[in-house]
Amino acid sequence: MIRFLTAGESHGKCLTLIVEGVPAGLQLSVSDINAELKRRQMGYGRGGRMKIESDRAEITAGVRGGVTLGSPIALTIQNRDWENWQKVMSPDVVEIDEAQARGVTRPRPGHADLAGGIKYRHKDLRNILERASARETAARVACGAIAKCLLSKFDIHVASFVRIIGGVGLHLEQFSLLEKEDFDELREQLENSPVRCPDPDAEKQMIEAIDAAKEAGDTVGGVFQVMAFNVPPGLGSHVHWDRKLDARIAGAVMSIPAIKGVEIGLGFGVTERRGSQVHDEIFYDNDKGFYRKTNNAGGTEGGISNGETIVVRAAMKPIPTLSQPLDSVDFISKEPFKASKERSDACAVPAAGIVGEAMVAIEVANAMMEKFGGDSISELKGNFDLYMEYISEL
Ligand code: EPS
Repeated sequence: MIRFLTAGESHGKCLTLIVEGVPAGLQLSVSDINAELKRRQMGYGRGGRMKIESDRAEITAGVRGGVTLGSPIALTIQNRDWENWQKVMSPDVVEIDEAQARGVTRPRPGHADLAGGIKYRHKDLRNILERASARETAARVACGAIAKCLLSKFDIHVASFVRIIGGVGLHLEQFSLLEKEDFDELREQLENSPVRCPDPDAEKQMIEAIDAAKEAGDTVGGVFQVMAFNVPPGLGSHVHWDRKLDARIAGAVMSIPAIKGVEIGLGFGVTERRGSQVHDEIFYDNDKGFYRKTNNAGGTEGGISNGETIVVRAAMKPIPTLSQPLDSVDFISKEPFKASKERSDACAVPAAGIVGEAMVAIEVANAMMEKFGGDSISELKGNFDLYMEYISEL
């Protein structure tokens, strides 16, 4: 199994990632990781921080000459903003006056500030927000890049786009994008869209929604969709709750900061249709084998991948830091105040979609390792090829 840990505060020196369980013999270049880090930094509506940062990974362990060793992979991503925060965030000596000036005692509704402050017995809620910040997702995207690299050896590809921002955008029927070929045609357009949306009209509406929110000192959330193409049937399992692929993917995507809802396939839409309109009928063809004409299940049945594209949608809430803050209460004096203001983004849905890709890639890679095992890529590939041969003979 692939396990990963991240460490790092938003304004600390750097983010650190350790990934364990990546098989030996995988070609891994730091430029693949950096390309993904760059994608996460883009998107209309980001705040000042992204102008400061230019995220780059430095691999410090587990890779030799561009090839994984099978040992834990470690990497760091420097926070350029550290320069402006050293006096406050240093692990050694903190300048008390400066730390007080940048202290946070008026918890922002919707953030981890209040619940975290109570739980960890901190007086300065900066001690919570520094780690709760979505800055941490840069390390996850680096891990996702490694997972994507592994998956590409099996022609499995993970991609995403934005469906809704601020309540406007695509209808559910538009761009269901179930085939990789359909997606490939839109890839360039998507990568160039400031909101990562394939429809120019929807894109325009989304940008207007972000501008309007920003002007009002407010923020907007939205919905992104992640797809995993060419996932073989048989990943995950029906036999136990924590082996179900859909549950694992949903948990992983729900763990992304600000995500409040996750759907697989038709998702909540299944409640509006009868069974005959929900379940994907089964067909057989000598060339294709078993196949479906619809994919309302989103690529999993009974917690097992069924060979169709895995389709996941996630709802992101508007970022809780508002420049016209909501009512709050001072954590120390208990006096009513407006919540603290911090530099923030008016919208980070396009970036969250990239993090969504990373989390889905990690879970699918994990399920691949679980099913096919092996300490090296050649062993993993050998097991995979045997299984695919068995499937082709069904
Ligand atoms: C982020 C870095 C943060 C925020 C954002 C995401 O940097 P800073 O707090 O210095 O502006 O821009 O995080 C949030 C808005 C949040 O609420 O977590 C990043 O690297 O993505």
